[in-house]
Amino acid sequence: MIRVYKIVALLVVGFTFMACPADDSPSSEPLRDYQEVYDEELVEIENFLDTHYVTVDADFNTTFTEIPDGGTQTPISEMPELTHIPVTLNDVDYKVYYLRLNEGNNENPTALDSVYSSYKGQLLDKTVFDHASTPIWFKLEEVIPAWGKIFPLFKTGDFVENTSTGIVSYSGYGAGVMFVPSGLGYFNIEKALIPAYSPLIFTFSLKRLRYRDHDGDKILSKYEYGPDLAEEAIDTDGDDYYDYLDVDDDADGVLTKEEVKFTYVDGTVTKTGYYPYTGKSTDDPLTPYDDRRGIPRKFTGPIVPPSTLPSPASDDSDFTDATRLRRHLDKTCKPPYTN
Ligand SMILES: [Ca+2]
Ligand SMILES: [Ca+2]
Ligand SMILES: [Ca+2]
Ligand SMILES: [Ca+2]
Repeated sequence: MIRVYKIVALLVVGFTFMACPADDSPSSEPLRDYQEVYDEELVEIENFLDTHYVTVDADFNTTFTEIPDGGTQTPISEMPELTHIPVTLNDVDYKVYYLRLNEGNNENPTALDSVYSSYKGQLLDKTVFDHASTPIWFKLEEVIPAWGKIFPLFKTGDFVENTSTGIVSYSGYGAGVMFVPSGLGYFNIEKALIPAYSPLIFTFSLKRLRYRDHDGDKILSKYEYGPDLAEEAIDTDGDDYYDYLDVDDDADGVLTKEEVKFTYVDGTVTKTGYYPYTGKSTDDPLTPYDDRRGIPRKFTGPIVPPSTLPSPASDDSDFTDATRLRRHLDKTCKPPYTN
């Protein structure tokens, strides 16, 4: 079942990347060998990096220019901001070059999350095939594979909204340029201004992100997939539904969202909350619950109401030990819980 899901997701990748004119139905060229195409494109990409320089403005907009004969501009290939990562797909070991113009100050997305990005897409001949100067939301799973590999290497920044004009200004956000072989782009798919087998250049910024919870079980997918978004996701109960798509992760008949729930009294009203995956190191006195409590493991100690926990909490290890078996993943641990 999950394998099918993954295959469908990959097929969708080529068709959903960007809004296209209604009459732009993608067509395709015959499939070529991935390695053979990559070998050719790596030469083209590295040649571009050797023969062009880039100017970057204060908003990280880029202009690529070919170095004229006798020109003394620094080629992109010699810029300290240029680096690359290995990406393996379809049995090809790709080297994906990217420029780290600004890493960003706050949070990294994972390849499962949504990003709010402004971007410009170009071919190696510098034709601009798409440009969004105002940011747009994307689910990284639904765009070309390279985005899901490169965006997690950047972070969001800060933003302030002017309450009278509604204009949002951003600062300290991640920004870069990725040089994408077609095997991590559209490969043999032809789109409006993108011929089949085109390496792509994306200049991008990461303005905001939204961590996703695919199965709605109140645990973010980034915690359910696996430590490093490894190739194979975690399937705790072995039922072929990966944890990030499984609403009862330990198959104990109790929904995960019921297992990570707690109640607290706010004034005279009893309310429901959900433990964060990992608790904070200190309690925020403004919240009516104990922020130090992440999802508990099977509780074996004396019942201590959250409000009476000393600081540090005497049973802290039950909530903050990073390696604890959280109770939604422990088949032997079922409600009723003591909170
Ligand atoms: Ca989830
Ligand atoms: Ca499962
Ligand atoms: Ca789950
Ligand atoms: Ca369960």
